Amino acid sequence: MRNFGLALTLSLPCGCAIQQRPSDVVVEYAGRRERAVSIEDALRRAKESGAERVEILLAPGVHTVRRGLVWQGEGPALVLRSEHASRPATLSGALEVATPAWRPAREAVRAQLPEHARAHVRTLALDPDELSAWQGGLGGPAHSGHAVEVRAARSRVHVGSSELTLARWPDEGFAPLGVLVDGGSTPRNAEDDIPLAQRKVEPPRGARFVPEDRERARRWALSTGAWAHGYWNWDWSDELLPIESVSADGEVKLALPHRYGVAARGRFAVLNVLAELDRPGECVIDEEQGLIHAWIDAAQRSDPVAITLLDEPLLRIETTSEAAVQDVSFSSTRSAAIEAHDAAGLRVERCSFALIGTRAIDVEGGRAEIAHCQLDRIGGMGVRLVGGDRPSLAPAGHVVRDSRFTRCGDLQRTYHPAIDLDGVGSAALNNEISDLPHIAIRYMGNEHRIVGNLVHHVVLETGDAGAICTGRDWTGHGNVIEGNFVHSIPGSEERFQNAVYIDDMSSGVTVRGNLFADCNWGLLVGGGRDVRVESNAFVRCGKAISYDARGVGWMAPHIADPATSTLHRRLAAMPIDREPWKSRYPLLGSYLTDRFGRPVGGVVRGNRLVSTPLGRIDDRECVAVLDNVEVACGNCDLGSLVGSARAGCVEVGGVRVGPVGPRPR
Ligand SMILES: [Ca+2]
Repeated sequence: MRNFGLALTLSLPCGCAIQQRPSDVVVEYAGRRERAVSIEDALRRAKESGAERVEILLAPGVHTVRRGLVWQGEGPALVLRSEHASRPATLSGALEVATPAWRPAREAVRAQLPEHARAHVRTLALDPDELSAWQGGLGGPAHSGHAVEVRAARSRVHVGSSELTLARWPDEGFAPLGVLVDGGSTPRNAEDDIPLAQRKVEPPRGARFVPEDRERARRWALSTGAWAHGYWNWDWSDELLPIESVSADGEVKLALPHRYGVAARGRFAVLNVLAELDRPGECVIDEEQGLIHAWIDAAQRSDPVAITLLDEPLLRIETTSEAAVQDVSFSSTRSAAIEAHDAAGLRVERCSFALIGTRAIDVEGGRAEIAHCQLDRIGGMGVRLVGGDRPSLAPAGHVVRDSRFTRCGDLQRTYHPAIDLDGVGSAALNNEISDLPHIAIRYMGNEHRIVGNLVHHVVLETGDAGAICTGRDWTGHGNVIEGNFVHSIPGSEERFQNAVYIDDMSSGVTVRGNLFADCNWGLLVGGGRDVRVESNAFVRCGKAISYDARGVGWMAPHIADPATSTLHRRLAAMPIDREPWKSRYPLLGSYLTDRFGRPVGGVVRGNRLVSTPLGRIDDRECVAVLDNVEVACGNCDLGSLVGSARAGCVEVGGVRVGPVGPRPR
């Protein structure tokens, strides 16, 4: 018999308890109250009720989701919520093993382990009968990273309240590549936006390199299922790649090419290698055999184990009717938490998301409002909101607000931001975002509002990147970045980390009334047109702004040929000479004829500089630089600024900056 008393006292980092109890689900509609045997049963009853509105109430505790829940097609307005807001129900995609049968590792495994680890490593075999009830299963590392989306990430394993990490070297951070023998092929060079003279199509070929510690690398040779995660070339592009082989003299060969080709400046770590399972809490997942090898203490061997298995979204919503999810905790799954397609009226309120494999909330089309949610340990993006119609500029009206994001992109490290806006007319309002390897908020499209957010300690692992960013689109007009407070963005002149990055000639954005403190650089504007930087305050930044003219510099070859240039293609794809574009964005009509390539229409005006140099503005004929003044500030230490910003009242040098009004608790 399971010891529920013990289990209930153990908490995962997400705050949910390890327990297994019968799901308790109630369906309410039209004055009726029915008990369902499962959430699937409740959704079926809701569909068949004929009612206009149905509520599904979830009892406190863990509701294990072995196959993704789906709410689809015409039906009543649905509310899915915890019965008691103060004791939320958890939807979990993890198998919970109350009494795990850890066994000593078999000899073939022990032989590959470091000698000092052999006495500590145990093996857990998953029961095939149990696994057959699941959509998904035990997942080892998967090819993923920047520009490589996956439907499901690897399994995460908890023993009691401790999460195991994949056996890794180095234990923290990354190691230099060593000697690069062959960078492999470069798939990016074959793509059709590469100028013809530089385009190169070649068969896929993984890179080869010899790490500095050749002796160490030789020990990886025996391991099967070894992977390597790295920033293989650029500081902003990570990729998790399988290792094909390690030769007797320590040369590592990757099984797949890196998108940008591997360069000698790359950095990497090996993962899931028995020879590197050398400290407590590390594990190796053997996906093929359904085994987990882990260094666990004797005292942990009787702890319950939780393993994420589900490889499809916990909840998929495709309906034109209203749907609301309230006070529910989504936890522990290999895929997304909520995926919504064309959901006409979706509200996600006061929910929490933790230990999600890919995206926490993924919305395409329809209209969604995400409010007062908590997101932590998200493998991919936190919230992705896509919608609206660009040719007609019809807005999506999606909003994410008053929510707290930490540790998003924890498995896919680059271009998996906390918030991603695409299309027309969505908003990110009053959120707090921190502890991310790369971007906090990214937007593409038009008429988005990024307002009142508090963003700090992001861009921690990458360079050539910004906390709030967009890139490579002349047509991105009508966007506003206003009243945000971005602080504590570390970096260097060589790696140019920024609070706001308007990359590769993106144009038509207004950056107004923001507060930037202790950032490497405030803004990097990469040669775009009609970029307005007005009435912001910069406190102790390396520089306020770097506004370059790359369109007549290194990027000139990339905009020379309309047939291959991404910027030209995106411009040609929009009806800029028809309404509503013609009236709304009249300046776009002159982009190809008036001072082509130069940052025409830039404005840097009325900014306040506290212990911050203004920086670099390359083309002062095209960029108006006016009334930017150095000011003294008596209470601009970080603690005071954070306190004032949380109360919604920061003024620097007579200019009101940062979030307005008190922040939500
Ligand atoms: Ca290790």
